[in-house]
Amino acid sequence: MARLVAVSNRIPLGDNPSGGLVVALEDALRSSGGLWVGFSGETVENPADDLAFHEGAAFGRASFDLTPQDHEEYYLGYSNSVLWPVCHGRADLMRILPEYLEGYRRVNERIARLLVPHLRPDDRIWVQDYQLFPLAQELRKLGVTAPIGHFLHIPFPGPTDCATLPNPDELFEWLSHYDLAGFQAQRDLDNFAASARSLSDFAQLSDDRFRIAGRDMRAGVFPIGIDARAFIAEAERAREEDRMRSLTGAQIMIGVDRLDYSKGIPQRFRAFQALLDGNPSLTEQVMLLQIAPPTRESVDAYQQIREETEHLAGRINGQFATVNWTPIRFIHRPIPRNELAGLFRQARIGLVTPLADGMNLVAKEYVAAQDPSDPGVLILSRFAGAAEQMPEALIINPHDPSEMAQAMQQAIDMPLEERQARHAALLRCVVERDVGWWSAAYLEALAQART
Ligand code: ADQ
Repeated sequence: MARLVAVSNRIPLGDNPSGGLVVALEDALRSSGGLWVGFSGETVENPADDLAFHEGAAFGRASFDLTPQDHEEYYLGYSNSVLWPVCHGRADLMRILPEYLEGYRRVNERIARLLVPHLRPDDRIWVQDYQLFPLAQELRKLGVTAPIGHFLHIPFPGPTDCATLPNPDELFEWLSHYDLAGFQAQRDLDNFAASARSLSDFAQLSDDRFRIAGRDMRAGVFPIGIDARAFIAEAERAREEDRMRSLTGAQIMIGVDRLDYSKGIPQRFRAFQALLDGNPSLTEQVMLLQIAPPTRESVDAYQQIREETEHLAGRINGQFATVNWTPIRFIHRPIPRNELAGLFRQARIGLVTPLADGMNLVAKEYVAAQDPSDPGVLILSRFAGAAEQMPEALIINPHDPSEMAQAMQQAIDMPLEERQARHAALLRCVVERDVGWWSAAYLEALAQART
């Protein structure tokens, strides 16, 4: 079988990596014995002119360092201050500086140069996410003819958002050099087709075949999953339940997110406030446990969201707390996965309320962690890619606090039978469309894209 070479912005080099993309790629690489290439996380003034190889995994791992300037312009700049906000419908938070785009192109070109000497003619190359859109074009310039696929983990912007980019046409030029563009949800594929339509040289040849700038490519929908069996086992092992119950005595609603403005954390807090406001009998009966470690803290918008959520949690706690009860517990640290699984299992309600999200793996983890005989209820934003696959959740509009508060109340009151029926349907999807299914389906489509 052809070797799989996966390229992502970051490569985890520690012992106990976690996170959706990481688990997903490890699974795919372990079964095909491939190579994973990514940024080491180290910034140095003079990075080496070759990849650094690392022992100790069931597959090859190779990393590169970035200069502080590259990190600023390519990663914090164009990737996370231009593409991330635009793809999440927040063009108002975009910060466009010419050097960001230059840095983004430069780093992608450098990664291609570092990669090429280590490629074999029969490799399949799988490029991950928005930080690396231009990589296929750069590899093709250097003569690489192997199949190259891209998978976008975040939403693809529709025409209005695309038009806010400093270089909308270039985005499609970059994508046109891939054999296959993979998206999380049908919505993203539809956005891709709708946004590309304004290009002068574009044709949709069939549902999944496109011609852009004279090049034929395919695009498809491959919703990412979790390692469901492992997560279920983790949740069954966890005995957090008793400890937390004795700690609180209240029913737990849980939210677990990176502290990001796309995740709808303030909206969730306001809905919880509306719930408590409208129902004084819930005093001391429910609590919202929000686990949200900060990320990308040197980007202004991330400092703002941190201040906004802390301020709001403080205000709500000040308004409703009693001597024995703090309604919102806000934890800013990452939590080990086994502990997380235990917390999900005993939380009566899972709150996944992003304003925009490629998929959202927390929704799937929450479902996997439940006890099927007495499961909790998932409240899920219609703007998470996961909503297309998980209609048995309570689907809400996160912009409407009273609708979300109603869903919270409905979840609190939901009879056991209804909880079991909804959970059984959700669990089936999470187990059948797990991470192994995702990578197998994608790689199969990549193999066929050339034929
Ligand atoms: P993210 O935006 O990072 O991923 P998500 O899909 O929710 O969002 O994945 C986060 C992962 O990190 C989950 O596995 C979660 O359990 C874990 N995590 C989050 N907070 C944690 C904490 N405090 N402690 C421990 N673990 C924590 C991007 C896209 C998503 C898409 C994924 C995968 O934005 O839409 O689902 O990639 O494609």
